[in-house]
Amino acid sequence: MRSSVTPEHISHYRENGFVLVEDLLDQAEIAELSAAVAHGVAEMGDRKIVGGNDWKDGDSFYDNVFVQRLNLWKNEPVVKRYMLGAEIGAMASALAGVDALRVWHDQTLQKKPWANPTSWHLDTPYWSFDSRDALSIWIALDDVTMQNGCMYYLPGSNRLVNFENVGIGPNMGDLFNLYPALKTIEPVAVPMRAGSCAFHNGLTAHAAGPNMTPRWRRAMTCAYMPDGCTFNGKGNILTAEQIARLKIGDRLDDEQQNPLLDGAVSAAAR
Ligand SMILES: O=C(O)CCC(=O)C(=O)O
Ligand SMILES: [Fe+2]
Repeated sequence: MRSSVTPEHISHYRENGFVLVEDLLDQAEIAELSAAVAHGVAEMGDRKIVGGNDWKDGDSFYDNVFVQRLNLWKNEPVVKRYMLGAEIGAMASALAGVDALRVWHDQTLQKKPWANPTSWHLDTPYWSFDSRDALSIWIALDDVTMQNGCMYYLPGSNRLVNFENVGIGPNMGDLFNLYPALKTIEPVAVPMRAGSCAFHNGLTAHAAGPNMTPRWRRAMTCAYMPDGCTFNGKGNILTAEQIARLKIGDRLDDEQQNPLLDGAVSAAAR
């Protein structure tokens, strides 16, 4: 498994708000992580979030964007080892330029055959903290092409937005009504082989195409936040009990919910 990024990756990420990092996983690692993700999804049944509330996949537009299951790391040691491990931790910290990262949530996003596209959106505005440095890794578990729903990014868009968002609805372009300044940015498509990955800042506008093929497009992703982020009042994936225990401004440092990545040391402990 790859465990570092190059100075070129870092400068590309800092300039554009995303970067492709090829060959994160070798063939055996792809198989191991894919099996753990499949096991985790199967175990969850109708639950969308490990530790969260029941959820039934329906037949709405959104249900047909992707199969979405969150926080597999809590049940699957292999998923935890990859997504919360020191290797991705070192890469994500170097890209973001922060000393220590915590997990916000992981999620597998699987476009089934003929799945709908993923409309343009931002990630951080969904989350329970405000940070301009939060980021996600998106790992291809299958070869991802222009045909089966590769990711697209708007370079530098993370510097032109705030924490307002549109949902991932049926209109591909709703985000541009909210942020007209993004209208002139040329998108970059990022197809990649299975085992490669991309990192994107949570404020970088991104989207994915439809899956036009009769095969699945499976990705494993994880969102990371700088250590020290505080609760902004948004519930996102937190349970009612977790929200009831939080006041706006409280640090999100519960090791059961938002652990530090392996090898990271909290500023509070330094
Ligand atoms: O996989 C997709 O279709 C969308 C991924 C995405 O929005 C994300 O990883 O934040
Ligand atoms: Fe996203």
